Amino acid sequence: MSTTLSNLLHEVRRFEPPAELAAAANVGGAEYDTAARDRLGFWHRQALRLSWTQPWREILDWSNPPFAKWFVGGRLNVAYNCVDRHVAAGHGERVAIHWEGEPGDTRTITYADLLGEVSRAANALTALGVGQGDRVAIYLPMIPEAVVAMLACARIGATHSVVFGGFSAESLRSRVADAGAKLVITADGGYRRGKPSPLKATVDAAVADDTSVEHVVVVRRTGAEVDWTQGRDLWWHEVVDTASPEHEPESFDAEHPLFILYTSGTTGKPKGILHTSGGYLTQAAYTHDAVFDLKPETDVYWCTADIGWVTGHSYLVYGPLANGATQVMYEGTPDTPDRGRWWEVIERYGVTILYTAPTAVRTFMKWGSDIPARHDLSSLRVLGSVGEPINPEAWIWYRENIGGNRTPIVDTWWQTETGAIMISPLPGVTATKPGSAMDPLPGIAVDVVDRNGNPVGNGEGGRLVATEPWPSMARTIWGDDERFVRTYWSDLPGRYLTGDGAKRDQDGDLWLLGRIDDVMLVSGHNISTAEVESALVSHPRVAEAAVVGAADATTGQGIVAFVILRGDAARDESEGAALAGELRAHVATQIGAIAKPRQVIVVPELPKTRSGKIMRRLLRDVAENRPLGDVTTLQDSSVMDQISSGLSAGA
Ligand code: 6R9
Repeated sequence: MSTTLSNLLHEVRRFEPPAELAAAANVGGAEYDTAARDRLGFWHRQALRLSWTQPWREILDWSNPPFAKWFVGGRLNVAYNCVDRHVAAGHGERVAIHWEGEPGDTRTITYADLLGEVSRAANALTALGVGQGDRVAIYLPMIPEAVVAMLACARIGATHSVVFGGFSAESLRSRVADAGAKLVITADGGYRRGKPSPLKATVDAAVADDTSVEHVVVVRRTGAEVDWTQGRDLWWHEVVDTASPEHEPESFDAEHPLFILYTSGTTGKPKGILHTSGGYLTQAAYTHDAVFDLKPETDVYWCTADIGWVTGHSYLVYGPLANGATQVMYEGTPDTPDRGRWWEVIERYGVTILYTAPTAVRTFMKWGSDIPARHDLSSLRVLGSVGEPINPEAWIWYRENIGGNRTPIVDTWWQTETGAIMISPLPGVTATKPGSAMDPLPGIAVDVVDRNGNPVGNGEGGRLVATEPWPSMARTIWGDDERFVRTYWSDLPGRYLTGDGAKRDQDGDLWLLGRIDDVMLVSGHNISTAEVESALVSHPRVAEAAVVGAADATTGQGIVAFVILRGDAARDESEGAALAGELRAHVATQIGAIAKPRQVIVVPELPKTRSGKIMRRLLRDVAENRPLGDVTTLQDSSVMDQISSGLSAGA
């Protein structure tokens, strides 16, 4: 193997868990050993957190890998577990959701309220002819009806497919068609960046020639005018609000399909990742309890992800509600009406646990630490990160400026396909290292291997694989078992290929290095994008960086870096050139001369997917002077124009 360079492994800062948190933590360090000694017994005990109407006769059936069956023969109702049982236990008056609309309107929904709403919606869906095994597409903004719609589907055994509200008509059309959805639930619109954004018109375009869709149910949110197809379209408030708030939940098999969620991946048509009921809910609930140390009586939890992503499914809907949590749900963007919106929300609701993405943290870093400093954030006790590697400097910034230099940070690694968190520190146990996701959770087995599947030593980069099945694993790609096997299980038989690069440091702790496809090969050295980006972000003037390998006649690939400067940094051109030189030298001292970017380009923004991940593919096109590839999944389509015009001006 070629040499792998490393600067992340030089990270020496350590943060012990706060003594008070450790003393009262939900999960202690002994759980790792207990789970390792008897993995299935461990998951058996975690499944007992849920309420089942019939016990399972086998914990795991792995007789036909990679098609797992967990808690075989067990029966449960997922919505009952997320709602009814908390009411039955006397917690009906506990707030389930503090909802905050972008324009400032709010709603407080208790578990008893949620039970009434979910029951009404379940009755309404049943009356529309939706039943067990039918698919329902949900295309909604971040409003409570989104949660209610998901739970109502779960309650009647319909399989939901949530499509992110920012996706185009074509994206929605292909997902509705692939799943064969019978019903679409949408809204007249939602609020983003201070103005209503339409959704219904997109649905109209998406289902125009689709025969599988019988009805479109529309939530009134903005009051905008919408086109109406008589007989097909129905108002939510007309069908749901008039339905009975009593609904007897039926129980379903542990392997009953709960939801399909499409991931775009790098190539090909989106994959409809299928998750089922018992194993999924078990791991979502366990990890939410263990990783965030959730105390349902006292914590106020806030996951900022959109329900259109898996993080919204597992850590806004199923995990927290299964655990009876009180949470905040926010409709809009962090800079509306101003850049202090999130901190104001945290202060107002006394949020104790915040779960967000590195892209948000780096944006706040760019905006400046004076903004959060104006708010009282002392209620926070655990901070989470998900979605991308978090650079050590962003991690430190998050801890100091949001966490008051006190809160543990849990950097949680997982995927749509894994269904729930797989690798993360435990806040009461782990002495964390900024930038490292640390260890697989109890009950989870992963390894770092070379292309032939042999484990690599500490300090060497390789492919991250899961070596044992886990309860919330994807069961298949909807309608395409063969693609499921080929994509994830064929290269290294018996092991699940994550597609991510990783390495263990000298202590055996895990560092995620980004997607394997993004690794650069410079003069025979493997260099990870994550490492060079972290070196750049460790420079005081840099808020965010993305690097790509561009074809280079001498070195094979040359490193091209795109950087966003921190709030007050000048964008003057001669200064830009001097800064580029300084940043190249900085990377050389941090990692080594070989990792020095060939070019450093200051940009106002980076191309990101709608879930906030940097799209290096497009930057590679720019760096190699190619026409841009598919830009339809970009969050903001003007970003590439800004980058290209900046390039020609600066060249
Ligand atoms: C949950 C989610 C999955 C991909 C995954 C990896 C990246 C997620 C990460 C992380 C480093 C973390 N990723 N969490 N990389 N550290 N803590 O994001 O699911 O949208 O399917 O993306 O995201 O590359 O393979 P999904």
